[in-house]
Parts: sequence; C-alpha cells; structure tokens
Amino acid sequence: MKILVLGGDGFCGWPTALHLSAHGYDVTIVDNLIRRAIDAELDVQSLTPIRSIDERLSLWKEKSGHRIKFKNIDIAHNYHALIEALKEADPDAIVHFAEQRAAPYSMKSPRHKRYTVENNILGTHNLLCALVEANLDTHLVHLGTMGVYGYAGGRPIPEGYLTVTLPHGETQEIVHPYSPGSVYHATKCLDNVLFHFYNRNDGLRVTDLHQGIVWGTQTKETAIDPGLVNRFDYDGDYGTVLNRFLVEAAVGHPLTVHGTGGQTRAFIHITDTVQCVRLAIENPPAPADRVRILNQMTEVHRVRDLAKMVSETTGADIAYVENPRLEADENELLVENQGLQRLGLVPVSLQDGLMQEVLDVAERWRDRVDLAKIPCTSKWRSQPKPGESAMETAAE
Ligand code: NAD
Ligand code: USQ
Repeated sequence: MKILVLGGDGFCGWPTALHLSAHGYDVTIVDNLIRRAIDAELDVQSLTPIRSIDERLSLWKEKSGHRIKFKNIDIAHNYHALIEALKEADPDAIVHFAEQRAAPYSMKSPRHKRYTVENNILGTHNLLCALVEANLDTHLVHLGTMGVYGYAGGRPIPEGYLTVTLPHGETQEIVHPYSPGSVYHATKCLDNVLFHFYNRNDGLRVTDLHQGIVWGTQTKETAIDPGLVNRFDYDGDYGTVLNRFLVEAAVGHPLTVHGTGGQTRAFIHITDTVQCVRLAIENPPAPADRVRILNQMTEVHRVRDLAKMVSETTGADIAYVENPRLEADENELLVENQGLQRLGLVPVSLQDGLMQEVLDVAERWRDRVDLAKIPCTSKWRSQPKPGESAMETAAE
C-alpha cells in the first residue's frame, strides 16, 4: 500500500512514518518543515537532538533497508505542488498530521491566531479539494483532538455521533456538539465540518481520529539508532503536560500545575498513536460510509494526580501556578474508546513502566533544557471582555 504522511517530520508523524515503513508500506513524507522554523522563532530546541530530514531518511534506509521518500510542500499554500504529489503517488491512504498543533502557540498573539487558522484550515481544505480534483479514491486519516468536545464532563463522550430527541419527539443522530477551548482546538472542529461536507458531497472516505494528549518519546523504530530519535517538546508553548512534568523533574524545576490541577484530560502513549493510525489504515471505511470518528485515547487523568505521581517517583516539588488558560478548574471526563480496541489496539498505560523511559530520556538530555522556556507565557485573554472589569478577567 502507498501512504502519504503529511507532517511526517513532526512528533507524531515521524514515528508513524517509520512504523508504517517497517510494516512494509511504501511511505512518502510531505512536510514544509515549519515546525523546525517555529523552534527558531521561539528560540527553543527539541530536548532530544533531532537530525535534518535528509539525514533521518538516509539513516532509516541504512538501518531498515526501507526507503521513505520526502517532498517539501506547504500544503496550505502550494495547492499545485500538493495535487501533483497526490497524482504522482496515487496513495491508498493519506495520514494528515500537517497542522499547527499547540493551543498556547495559537493564543500567543493575533498573528499566531491567524497563522493557526490559515495554516490548518487552508491545508485541510486544499487536501480535500485536491483529492476530488485528482479523482482519487484515497482513504484520508486525519489527526483530530479530544478537545473538540470541550471538557464539560458528565456524560460519556461518544465516538463522534450522538442520538438526540428533537423537540417534536423525533430522534436523530447528530455530530456531538463542539466546544473548543483554544483557536487551535477550534480549527479541528472546522476540519471536521469540512470532512462531513466532502464526504456527503463527493463520497470521500475519511477517518477523523480524535486523539488525546500524546506522551512519551520513543517507539520501537525511533529507538533503533540515536539518529532516528523522535522530537521532544518541553517548552511552555509546545510541551504537553506529562512530558513537561517529567522534564521538569529531571532538571529540578517544580512541576508547573496550572491552577488547581483539577483539569481532567485524555492521554495516549506515542507507541499506541502509531498503532492506532496503522489500524485505521488497515480497516478503511466502506465507500458509502459517513465520516468515521474514533476517540484515540487510552486513559484519563487529572493534572494534579499526574503531578503527584511524578513527584512521588522523583521527589520533585509541585508548584500550583496561575493558569494562563481560560478553562474549568475541575472537570470530569468520560470517553468511549472501544472503536480502536475493536480494530485490534492493545493499549499500554502509565502503569507499564513507560514513565521511567521518558525520565531516562529527560535525564540524558537535561543539559539541553533552557529553564527560561519552561513557563507558559501565552495568555488566553489579555484584556477584559466588553462590559467586564479587569478584576473580573483576572478572577475568571
Ligand atoms: P508537530 O508540530 O510536531 O508536527 C506537525 C508537522 O506538520 C510538522 O513537522 C510541521 O512542519 C508540519 N506542517 C505543519 N503545517 C504544515 C503545512 N502547511 N504543510 C506541510 N507541513 C506542515 O505536531 P504533532 O504533535 O506531531 O501533531 C501532529 C497532529 O496530531 C496535529 O494535527 C495535532 O493536532 C494532532 N494531535 C497531536 C497531539 C499531541 O499531543 N502531540 C494530540 C492530539 C492530536
Ligand atoms: N497544564 C498544566 N501544566 C503544564 C502544562 C499544561 O497544568 O505545564 C494543563 C493545561 O492547563 C491543560 C492540560 O494540562 O489543562 C493539558 O495541556 P497540554 O498542553 O498537555 O494539552 P493541550 O493544550 O490540550 O494540547 C495537547 C496537544 C494538542 C492536542 C491535545 C489533545 O498539544 O495538539 O490536540 O493535547 S486534547 O487535550 O485531548 O485536546
């Protein structure tokens, strides 16, 4: 099978490309390497020293015997190159990771908000439009996010669809209401609307994987050689909570719990991410199927419980810092996630000793950590809403 991995130089994309290549797929990575440019913009670097894409790919060929091709294309702004790449590859499946994925980065300034929307929405729409123009029957597997639903809690979040009773008594299946918590999360809701339209109008086959927070670094394939190591973000914009706590512990920085730490979130280890994507590819929707939505997460944790767990393992202090985000202090989260398990996923969990592996990676590269880059400085709102005092904004 021929697969295009859009965003295949990134944190989820690189290990997925290697995993699919190791499983015999003919893989082409499409990436404009913007994530590396954003490192330079933010003056940060991956905790792990990642090699250039060319070095990574020639090392993979040397170690595995498999060739992965690479095309440097900005899918949001170079429609012509994208459609040519699609026609040339005629892929059985496309995995779409190529978006700006950090919520704090998307809230940093008007420029960052606009960049995130333009990049993510134009990229997704170009892809859908190009698939129709090139008349390809390709299965599109998109990485969405659990955050499209918000975190209101209460009832279990279904895999995409909800049966509701309308006021006149009729029942109907609808897409579960969206409630994004950042400009970034909002782009994933808009992506989902576009998928429904192109699925209905043009019969495109789409799987939207609503993924939780990914933690960990290495997979079986990235661990083959130090030159294949995956990227690892720990900074206040791109670092995600559990990986950040583990790095903070390694460098003796207090664990930065935002607010009360009562936020409950969905998690998945990177080794499960790559398997879920392969399982989605191996089990495509049938031609007439509606958009398939699967919740790609394996466990749910409260932020302060994670901090306590890391603190108990490492002796790190916990700091309850002012929350830069506007989000509920406390929430419950119940998620239905049987779909991928029915397809064959056997999940790993925090209990499986994998935290130690991340701690080892963090210890090994602790000298590369810039302590000044740890705090999250992107604020969700910098001025009061109309009719609200500055005091009320601060108290919110
Ligand atoms: P990442 O930033 O590490 O990787 C994204 C890759 O896409 C980068 O290599 C970047 O250069 C590329 N890219 C971005 N815009 C592009 C464009 N216009 N054209 C071509 N390439 C472009 O992010 P990640 O952590 O690997 O996340 C990948 C996807 O998975 C994202 O869509 C994200 O929303 C989703 N996701 C990630 C997580 C997580 O915890 N990391 C959780 C849930 C969902
Ligand atoms: N948090 C802390 N301390 C920190 C960092 C974060 O308490 O040092 C808190 C945040 O306030 C938030 C929670 O931890 O309540 C999660 O934050 P995060 O940065 O780990 O995750 P998030 O912003 O939600 O985004 C990440 C990925 C994104 C993906 C999303 C999945 O960056 O691409 O879509 O996880 S989900 O959260 O399920 O929507």
